[in-house]
Amino acid sequence: MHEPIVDLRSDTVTRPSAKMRRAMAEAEVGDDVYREDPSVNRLQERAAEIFGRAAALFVPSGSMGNQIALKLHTHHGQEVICEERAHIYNHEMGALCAFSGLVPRTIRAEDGLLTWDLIAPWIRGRSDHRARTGLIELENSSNLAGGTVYPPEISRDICERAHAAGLPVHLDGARIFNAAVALGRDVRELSQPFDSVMFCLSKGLGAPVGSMLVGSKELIEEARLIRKMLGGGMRQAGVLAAAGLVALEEGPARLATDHANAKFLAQELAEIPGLSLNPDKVVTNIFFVDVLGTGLTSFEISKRLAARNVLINGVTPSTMRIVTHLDVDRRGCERALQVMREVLPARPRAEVA
Ligand code: TLP
Repeated sequence: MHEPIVDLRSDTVTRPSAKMRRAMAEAEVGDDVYREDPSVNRLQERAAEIFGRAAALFVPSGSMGNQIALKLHTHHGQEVICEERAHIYNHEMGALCAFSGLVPRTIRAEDGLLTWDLIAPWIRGRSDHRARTGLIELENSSNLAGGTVYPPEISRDICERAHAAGLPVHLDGARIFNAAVALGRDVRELSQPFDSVMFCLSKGLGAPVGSMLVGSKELIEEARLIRKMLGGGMRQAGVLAAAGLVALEEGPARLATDHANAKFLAQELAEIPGLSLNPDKVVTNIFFVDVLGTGLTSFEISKRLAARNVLINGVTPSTMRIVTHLDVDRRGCERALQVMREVLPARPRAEVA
């Protein structure tokens, strides 16, 4: 008999709960392009309220939310400053160039966390020779840096100094609720200094689809137009917003469990010969494991695990990303560990040498 799948590829794989499905089935709907979908309107009002902003917009994906924000804050030919591992740069299909005509100015920062000192030398004002900086973008938590979290005083400092220099700052807060739980702070407080914030309902919070863009009334009015331009006018989207509302109200409270599971997995994996990681750095639900010492590529390990119904993605040939979420409990973590021990060579390369 096959064991159930333990899927640690991403928190995007979560499936809607029974309560969400009920809410979806019973959702009041209307045409949201006419602003007549009561469920979408409720979700937008609630998101704005939680983030302490004037308005919010329901968008089909985090990528679309980010790209709308980049478009709104910039002009073609400008630079956007972001960390080298930023999602907007690495995983949004080059949309920042294709759609907004932006040049990414990437900066490498320890743990993916920028500081004003790292950013300041790259800010370009009006010049006869160089593209001007149009926007600074931060990601919290930082996905590709392993779920790391900005100390609130650092992100606030960046925003304040950027504003003093006349620059807007966008927050890719796909997992801002994870950051808030890790820090024991409020999402409102963490996101308050930013000009716009995107967060995802469809990751750790558990909704099947959807993200939100929050900001001022003027910004969100403009965002509606860009969303429509991108084909993101969703009509009777209340069936999705209803699930989003359940995610928003009930999702954050259980993220601490995902963080504890990630920590547990990291501590146990660090004990397996051939695997290398620092469990002390695991503060949210994402971390990376270096598999070089096993003598196998991450892709080979991925294949071996998948044959045993454990799904973990290789990201580079020597690293794998592990993401915990509501569809993987502690027993699932224990089974993933057991299978990992079984598929790796008994004497890894480092020891054989
Ligand atoms: N991230 C996905 C992949 O695209 C890598 C994942 O599995 O983690 N910002 C951040 C920080 C993200 O991690 C993601 C998704 C997005 C934006 C985009 O969200 P979607 O997938 O809804 O477009």
